[in-house]
Amino acid sequence: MEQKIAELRAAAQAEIAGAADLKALDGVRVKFLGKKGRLTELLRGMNQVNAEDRPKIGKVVNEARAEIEQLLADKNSALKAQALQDKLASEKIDVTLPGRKIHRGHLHPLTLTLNRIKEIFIQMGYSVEEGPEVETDYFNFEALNLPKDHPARDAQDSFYITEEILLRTQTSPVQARVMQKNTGNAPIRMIAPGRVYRRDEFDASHSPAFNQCEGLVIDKGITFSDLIGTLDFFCKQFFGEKTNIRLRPSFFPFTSISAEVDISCPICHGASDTCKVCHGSGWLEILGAGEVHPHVLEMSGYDSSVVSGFAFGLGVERVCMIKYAIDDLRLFFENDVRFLNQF
Ligand code: 2U9
Repeated sequence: MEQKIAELRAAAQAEIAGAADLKALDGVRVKFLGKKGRLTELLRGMNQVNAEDRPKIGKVVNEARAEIEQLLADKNSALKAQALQDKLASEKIDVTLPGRKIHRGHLHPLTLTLNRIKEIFIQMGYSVEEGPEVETDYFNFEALNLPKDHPARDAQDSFYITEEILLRTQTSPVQARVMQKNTGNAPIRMIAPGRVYRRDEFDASHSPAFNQCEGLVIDKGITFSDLIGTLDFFCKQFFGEKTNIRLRPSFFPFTSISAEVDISCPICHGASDTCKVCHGSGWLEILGAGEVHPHVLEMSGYDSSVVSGFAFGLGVERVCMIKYAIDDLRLFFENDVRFLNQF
């Protein structure tokens, strides 16, 4: 009997030592100490032991049980500690590594351009006004003195929704709406930035949708020199102090003395025959402008014998392209980050 117990102790010691994980260890526990385990089996054989030997054998069995239980408990702690070490090692992070930079986006070049235009006029006391992109024929053409046979009214050139409703072809209807809302020849100093629509090709210099910024000033005693001074100031602020302007006579139905306005080339300042922006001419057309036509004043409730005004319009894409020497309009709409990241 004592021999058997010694063998069992040795076997248990070996198996406990060899258990690779907690599950295997529990298997060893059941095998030796379980209800049908080997130690329990041995105890059942006690009744075959002589009565005088029983206390001695019983003591040996109890010692064996105590030893196996202790070994199991120790091994259990060791395996748990090892599992924790493994988990910590696998989840280890290097807190000294540099952080991953979060890439921040930024404003689109056209938004930056429009913001700058607004800033310049706001500092001159202008308000920024908005209006609908879907307009009536009345506000888009009629109130602006565009006759029924004007080419811009042709369905070939504008996007009509019905005979009377279309996508605005310029932001001028915003000015007409402000004028009609006002009473008593109230002075106006406003810009109207926004998207306009024309049936056009989509290529390097044309788009069926683009952005405009128009301006309107009405008050007593407004003259053509106020217009020139305003546009000269704007161009110097926007393109740089060295910029000069030049006016050429022109015609618009909504202005009575009209001009096209050029700026001296802000890229080569007229010094390069091969300039990619002005192509050697030294001048770039950027604005249309003029004195508001008396008929336009009267139609929207202003008395042309009391007040006068000036108006102007520019293309936002166009001034942006000139300022940054961009040679293709489509770049604004393709949203290629290699282009956009340069602003
Ligand atoms: C009212 C009265 C007059 C706005 C004006 C222009 C001249 C002009 C073009 C520039 C390039 C449009 O974007 S573009 O194609 N604009 O030449 N616009 S005067 O005149 C107005 C507007 C509203 C009530």
